[in-house]
Amino acid sequence: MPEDPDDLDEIGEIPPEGDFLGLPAWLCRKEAARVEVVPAPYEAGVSYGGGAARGPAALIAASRQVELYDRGLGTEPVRRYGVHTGPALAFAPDEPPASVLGRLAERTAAAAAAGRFPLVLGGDHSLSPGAFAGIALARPGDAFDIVHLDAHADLRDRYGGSPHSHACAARRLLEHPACGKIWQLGVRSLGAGEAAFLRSRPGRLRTWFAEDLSGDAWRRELAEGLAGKRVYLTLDVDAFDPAVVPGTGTPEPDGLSWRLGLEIGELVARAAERVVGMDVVEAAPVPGLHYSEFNVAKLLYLWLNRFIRLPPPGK
Ligand SMILES: [Mn+2]
Repeated sequence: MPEDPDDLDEIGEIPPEGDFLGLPAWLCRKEAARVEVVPAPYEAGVSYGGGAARGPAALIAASRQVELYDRGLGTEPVRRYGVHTGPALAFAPDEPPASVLGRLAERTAAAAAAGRFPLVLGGDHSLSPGAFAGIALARPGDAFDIVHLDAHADLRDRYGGSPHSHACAARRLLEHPACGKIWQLGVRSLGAGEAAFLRSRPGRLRTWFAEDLSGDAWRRELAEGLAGKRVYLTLDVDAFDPAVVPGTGTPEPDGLSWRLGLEIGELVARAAERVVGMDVVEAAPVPGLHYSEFNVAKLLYLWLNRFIRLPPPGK
């Protein structure tokens, strides 16, 4: 992160030392890495607090402080899969959303087609349909379920006059022909129209509000529902309790604990046939308060360790 808070407005800038996790060069080589980080510092429009365009640089900086030893697995898994951090996409202030989404889809598709797991760092939630479109482009004919962690249902057809608002992300994803079922976790804020829409699509939408995530029924249902599925994951960091991730534009009280967030990733990795890619959106750094991005970066690393399937050691 730049020292002078004013410099934070330099959208798209990645620190010069900026490889995700601060890995040695041999683990960052594009040809060998199994993961590609796609920084997408983009905000379509701000409905409350802004700053998501600064998310990618802050997440990358924070990731460099994450310990590579994974206590749950007893190894440093990244040494066996590698992470390539691509250049940040650059966005013109007046670039039409269709162009933004199309360019993100191209980048995501290229990574996926080359066998790399795309990890898109937003930016706001309006990016997710572009990232998902790229996954679908790379695997024509395949269908994917989507796991969506968010404080908000994001099911509005339009918001602020736009169908591309971050408040419409899940609605647009649901419209994509390659999208199967969307599994929402952690929601605690939605409009009357979204509540009605949700009730009208019982076969394609399963929403667990934050207070529903106790007991084991949801765990069983999610594991059974994802069995044999290829899964795309979209993480809006406001899914978490603001005590865990305060740096976000539209915070909501309550939400996921750190451990529950970690467990959801473990559950998805175990249940799904494969996790094919993910995005993380709405991280909006607060100057001087860096634990927010650190917590997200650490979660991403622990999730990647479980999403990337490795051959048994020694092979
Ligand atoms: Mn949200």
